[in-house]
Amino acid sequence: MTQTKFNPEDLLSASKTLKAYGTWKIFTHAKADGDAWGSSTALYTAGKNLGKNVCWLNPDEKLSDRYKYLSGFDAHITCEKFDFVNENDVLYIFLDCSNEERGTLGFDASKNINALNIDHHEDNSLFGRVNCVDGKASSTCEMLYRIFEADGWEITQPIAESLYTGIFTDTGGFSFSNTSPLTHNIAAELIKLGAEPAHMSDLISQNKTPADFLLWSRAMSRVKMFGPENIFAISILFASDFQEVGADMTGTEGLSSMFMTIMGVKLISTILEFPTGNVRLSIRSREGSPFGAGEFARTLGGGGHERAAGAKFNVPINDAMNELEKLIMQKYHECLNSH
Ligand SMILES: [Mn+2]
Repeated sequence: MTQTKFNPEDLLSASKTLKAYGTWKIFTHAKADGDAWGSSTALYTAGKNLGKNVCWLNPDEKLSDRYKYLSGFDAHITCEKFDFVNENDVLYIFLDCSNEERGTLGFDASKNINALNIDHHEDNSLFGRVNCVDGKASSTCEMLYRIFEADGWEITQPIAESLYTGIFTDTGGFSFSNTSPLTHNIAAELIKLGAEPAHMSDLISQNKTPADFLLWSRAMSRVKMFGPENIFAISILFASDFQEVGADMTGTEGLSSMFMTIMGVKLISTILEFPTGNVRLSIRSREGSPFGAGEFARTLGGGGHERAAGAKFNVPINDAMNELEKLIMQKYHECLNSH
């Protein structure tokens, strides 16, 4: 894991880098969340306002309608693989990507491609030519705000709404431990700039379709709790669930965080067999867990934040619940023995 060393001067150098190029190609990770959409649309809109030639891309085919209120949302381009080569006046910008393989493929970090990497994942591999990564920041949107603010960019109301969206979603509505005094100060500034909290909260949170709820009810009916005082919980969704209720992959957003509201549960992992056949683990943990979500994800080759992480899970789906329970208990016993 690369240790993120953030230097406040990185904010200004990110701003100068952005301003120096006429064409921006903005990339964000697959299965984009509120922070990915928020940061991409904020930077897209800021670029348009500066007269830049700008586009934003990621591999997602179907965008979740829940973020369609964001300015620049319709400009999204689906792109699975891109031919990253250095071109005159072209800057590639990666937002909310802990490494170059989280989104559109084709980026070779050894080729010294002209890329600016803006992120807040503490395991970011610093793959850009210019990196602006603070593992202590709540969100990539928080990073973007600090970049804009450091160099006097104009933050219009649509930009403020995009930034507020990413900060709100990545902090679970200012409830996760990544919420700092600075996060609240920035939110206050964004409110002054026109991101009205009650309106934003409705736009962001009142977004579950009836199909999403049917999907969640299936996951809830399969929750299994175990470990000392039932501090661990797991559940599963099968590809057939998505098809039968008519939900898509975006329907799982918020599901694992909801499971964290079960009294006494310190770590939850949901097995998601997507209609594409990919099986992923979504992992959440809270204070008091013997090991963090990120630590557990990394033992499985995945990554993420200490409290919210994910990993691929390549086991036969019918045995996945048993396997996951075993892995969690194994990790728990390792932790016990090392103390
Ligand atoms: Mn993020």
